[in-house]
Amino acid sequence: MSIAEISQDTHTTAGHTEPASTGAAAAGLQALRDWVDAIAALAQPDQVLWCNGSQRESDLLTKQMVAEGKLIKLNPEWRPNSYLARSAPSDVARVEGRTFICSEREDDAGPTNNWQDPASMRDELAGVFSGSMRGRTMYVVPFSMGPIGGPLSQLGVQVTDSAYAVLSMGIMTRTSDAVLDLIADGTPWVRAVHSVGAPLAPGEDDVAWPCNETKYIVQFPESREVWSYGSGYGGNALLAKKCIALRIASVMGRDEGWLAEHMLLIRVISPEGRSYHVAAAFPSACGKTNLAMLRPTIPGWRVETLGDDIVWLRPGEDGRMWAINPEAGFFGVAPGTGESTNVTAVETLWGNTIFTNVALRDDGDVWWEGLTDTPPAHLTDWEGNDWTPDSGRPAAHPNSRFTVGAAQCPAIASDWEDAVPLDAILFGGRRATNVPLVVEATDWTHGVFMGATISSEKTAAAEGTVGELRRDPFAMLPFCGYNMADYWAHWLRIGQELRFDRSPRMFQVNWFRKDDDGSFLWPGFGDNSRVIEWIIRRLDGDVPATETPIGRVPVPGDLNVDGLGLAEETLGKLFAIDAESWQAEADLTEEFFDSFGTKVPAALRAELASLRYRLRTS
Ligand code: GTP
Ligand code: SPV
Ligand code: MN
Repeated sequence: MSIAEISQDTHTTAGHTEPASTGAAAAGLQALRDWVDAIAALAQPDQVLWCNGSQRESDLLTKQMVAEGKLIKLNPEWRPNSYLARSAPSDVARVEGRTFICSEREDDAGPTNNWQDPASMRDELAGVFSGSMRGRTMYVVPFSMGPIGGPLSQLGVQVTDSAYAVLSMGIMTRTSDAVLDLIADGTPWVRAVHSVGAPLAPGEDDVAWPCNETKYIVQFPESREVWSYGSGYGGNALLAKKCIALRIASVMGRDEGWLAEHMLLIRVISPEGRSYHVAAAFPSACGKTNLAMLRPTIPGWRVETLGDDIVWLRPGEDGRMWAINPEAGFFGVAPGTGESTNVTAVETLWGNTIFTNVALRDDGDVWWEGLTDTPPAHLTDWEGNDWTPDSGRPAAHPNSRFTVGAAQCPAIASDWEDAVPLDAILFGGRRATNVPLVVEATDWTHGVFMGATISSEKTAAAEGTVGELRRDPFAMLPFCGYNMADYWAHWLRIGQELRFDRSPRMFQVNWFRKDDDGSFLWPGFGDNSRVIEWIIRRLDGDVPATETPIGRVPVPGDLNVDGLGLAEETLGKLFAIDAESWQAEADLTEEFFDSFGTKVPAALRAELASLRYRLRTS
């Protein structure tokens, strides 16, 4: 039964009504139905509803959620068709400590992932999911990552007892009945099971954000399956995103010769009218959405948005690397998004947006730190409490987010659903010290070494201590679905499939280097276009570079800093390379590599040895 049918018959009780199937197409659908029935038998929802992602469906769901107190309708005068959700204070970000890669062999998960024997995990999950949807509706959400039927696309079905997850998946993926037709025809699909883990006893009142203190985010890579329990938030609950499009897809990519990456994707158009495609891997809350919507501050340059969080890369027969954004929306960090930093995002959020854990203005609009320079005199904070500027705490949660369709972005490329050939790959992170503004890799292997050794200060996007430095190779530490060292080897292999003169060039960037007083040395945001300009000049062979032990940096004077008023000394600090600190980094890299034992590709060990040699002799 569909949600539309249910709304016409308000007396409908439970029912496992399934989509109609026709003739020969029945086999693929039967497997889906059997799976849905099996999950329903385990989790025991009151009813099962099949979703199709239509506007009508989302209207009905939002209406129902507003009535239940799960969404606040924003003032349509300011923010039409937009809603605010407030999560439980214990359920505000991804839970990496409760995220598991349950591969058959422990070695295939590797030392950076939590592993548990799949059979024992399945037993445990059967226990927690048993009756976990009692008193609730189980929604069946068929979706495609990438355009439906597209050559690089993948299908999935998420069952969930969270209407919030259904609405969000409707924005972030292509949710559609057409997916069922492809499944009927035998197209493979990923199974994803989600429960907030808060069954309702008969007559029991629901809460605004049901969840469970116990959480499981479990990937079974071999069977291409995800089971998520206890959380309704972000990547824990919108299973198409990190669980499928990164963790499961990375394993598919390993097996099939492609890459699933935590990257943004943009088209940069030079003043001469030439287009370049750039992808960048930055860890969570380190600037992907912002760079994806970059408004260059230098004359003549333009940027079109293609994606802000996930990119799938595949070597083409032409020897180039082809890239798609498999998502259909943005689940972006709200704090720090404002007129002066990311006006494109602010414009994207004009309506049709779900906000989660931001503050509510007295006039029924939203606010968060950084949206405007001066906060409103009074707000309701993300927990529903009164707030004034001297409350001494943020009004919006640091990991508060907006969920909005990509098509609504004013900078979106008209062909954003198509694959594009990649010209450059950037690796970055938050590094207060040591890492220069931009460094070019000398070749593919050196670039893979750069990506593999990136470290970054932790942010509020996951549980843990903000600011703590950790290795985050390729920004994939929380998202690689298999052994990280095998993943590096896979990157090296992929490089060999590209034509030498057509493979993307690689760079490391750092917008976050700080001065002794703790202030950022680089203005960042729109001015990051200056770094992009240098990168493109390098691609075109227009400018030489200065060799350093860690890679190539701009020749003094080549980075366009016109009008920035940047002191010569500041520029010096942005590019300072301290050999001693880099030797210390190299020691830490060796320790890091050693934690993977013999799996680390010899080519990366060799890169480390050459780095040390260059540092010694520089
Ligand atoms: P996920 O969605 O978690 O994967 O994060 P993301 O990488 O898309 O992060 P996002 O672009 O949303 O940025 C997170 C925070 O970094 C925001 O508070 C931004 O204001 C800040 N930020 C982004 N770019 C820059 C920059 O160039 N300089 C500085 N100083 N801060 C930046
Ligand atoms: C991230 O943490 O990298 C995100 C947000 O993009 S979430 O989808 O919650 O993982
Ligand atoms: Mn992300």
